[in-house]
Amino acid sequence: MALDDVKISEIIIKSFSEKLLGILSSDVAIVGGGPAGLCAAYNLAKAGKQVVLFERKLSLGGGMWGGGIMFNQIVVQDEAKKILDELGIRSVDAGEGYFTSDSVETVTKLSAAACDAGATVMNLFSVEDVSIRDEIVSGLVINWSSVEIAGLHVDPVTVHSHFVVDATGHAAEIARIIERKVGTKLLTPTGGVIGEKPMWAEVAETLTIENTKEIYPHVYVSGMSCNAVFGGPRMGPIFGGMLLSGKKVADLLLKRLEGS
Ligand code: 48H
Repeated sequence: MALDDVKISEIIIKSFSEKLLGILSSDVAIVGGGPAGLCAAYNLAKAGKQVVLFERKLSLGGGMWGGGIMFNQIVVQDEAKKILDELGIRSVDAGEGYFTSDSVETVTKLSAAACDAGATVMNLFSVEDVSIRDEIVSGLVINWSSVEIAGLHVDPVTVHSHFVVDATGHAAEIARIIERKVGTKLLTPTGGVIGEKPMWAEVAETLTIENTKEIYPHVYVSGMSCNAVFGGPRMGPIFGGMLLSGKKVADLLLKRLEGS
């Protein structure tokens, strides 16, 4: 077969344009492709929902690749082991309810599961704003991460989504954008982003799950951003809470979508 360089360009441009048109409207738009966002995407897509996940970086996985201090192993507690099992991620029993798995295997299998289930992943996109109609978030404003990194003055585009998940990790970027733009109207005790507290794995893991909830009409938090938004502690390299939070936000949204 003779290869035509321009034909290759044409195929990429046409197929990517179709993909981009396909995500102009979705059931759920997830911001952030770390463990929480990926687990949410997998569970929502598996249930047949139209899911798009925006990730600023080239690769999915967020903070999970590096395990703890770049030792590429993660720890999960027994409550989350079933999520590893469901995805065929091998884990080793470390005793007393702790399990450990290879972080590279965990990221790649979780990412593959989200894609196989039908989630559309838009990497290299940063979410820089939200659109709000009648005090409900109705979509996201996206731009190429390269534009953001280069500091170029290039206007973004808007996509519609019924629900948004802030899975942006420690930065809680979507919650902070809403706070900045509409004031202290978040569904938190202060109305704003309270800020993450010092390390305490036991409390942090419980609060991550508890605080996986709606923070503004049609916007939910999942993963580390729950702790930043509600003032929970950090937990270090234990990832069960991130996975369980991703699953919980998917379950909450499935109920909302069925009711709407
Ligand atoms: C597009 C964005 C934007 C944006 C951010 O940090 P993450 O891995 O987040 P979680 O919550 O899934 O997992 C947290 C975990 O990795 C962690 O940090 C832990 C457990 N820390 C404990 C401790 O004590 O430190 O992933 C978030 C992703 C990243 O890939 C970002 O690039 C991406 O979100 N992101 N993508 N538009 N505006 N903001």
